Amino acid sequence: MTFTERLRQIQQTCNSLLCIGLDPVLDKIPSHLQKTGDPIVEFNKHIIESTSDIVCAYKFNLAFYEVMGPAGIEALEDSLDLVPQDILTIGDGKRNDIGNSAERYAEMLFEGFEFDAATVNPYMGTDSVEPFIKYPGKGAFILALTSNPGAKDFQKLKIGDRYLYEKVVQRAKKWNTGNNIGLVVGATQSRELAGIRKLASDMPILLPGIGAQGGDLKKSIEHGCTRKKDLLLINVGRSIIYANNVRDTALEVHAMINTYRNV
Ligand code: NUP
Repeated sequence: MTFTERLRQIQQTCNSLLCIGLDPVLDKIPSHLQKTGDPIVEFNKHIIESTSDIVCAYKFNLAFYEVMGPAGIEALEDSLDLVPQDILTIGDGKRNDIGNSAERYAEMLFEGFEFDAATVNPYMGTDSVEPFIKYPGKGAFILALTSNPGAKDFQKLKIGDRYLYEKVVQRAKKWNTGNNIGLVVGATQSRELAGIRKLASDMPILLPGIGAQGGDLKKSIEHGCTRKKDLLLINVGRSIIYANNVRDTALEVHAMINTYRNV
């Protein structure tokens, strides 16, 4: 089964487009967990146990683990072990390099940590992306139009008749012969999202920027879903993981998503 087929199946089975971002910061986690021997893993465990029946994926931003050195890597491994088998894991490191080095990044993400998918920077071109797309069943989310203000500096430059991010989408579609490539598009870019969905046809879109970054959930769903109302992965990090009641907040977001999908 290709990555995109697997994502579609999981989203249908759990009736959820919600992906929770497990980006823990030690100082921000509840004080009773800070006193435990393994605070980051305990924190992630609490979130996973509170939400695993209403999400299709968890996204781990590697920076939040790498910042702690070897202990962070261990916490990442232990946290990944807590994710139920039928839920996807995404390694968000936005990695890339020359082909030979990109091979090592892909191996680290897909064989070392065994992520189901990873975010990939397309700036270095075709040969740099190839190592990430040759793993059967694994997915690569290519940065297209990111959620941050600086997205306009390069991604929105006009190249001939198209913006650079549109060229990236077109190229990603060409690379997608294995049906295992998706795009990263920020929820803060909901105006551009309809055009991206049209260009991308049925490629998955990983959409961060809901909650703390102020992205528009309703518009994102209206513009970002496929005709089958799926293949949009709505990532929510801080506004769920640091909520007073993680489960209630996640349930609320999950319900809102399905209301806007009309399912
Ligand atoms: O364009 C992007 N915007 C973005 O926020 C691409 C990303 N990968 N991210 C990541 O999504 C970001 O680094 C963080 O891990 C997550 C958003 O988290 P939050 O703003 O919901 O807390």
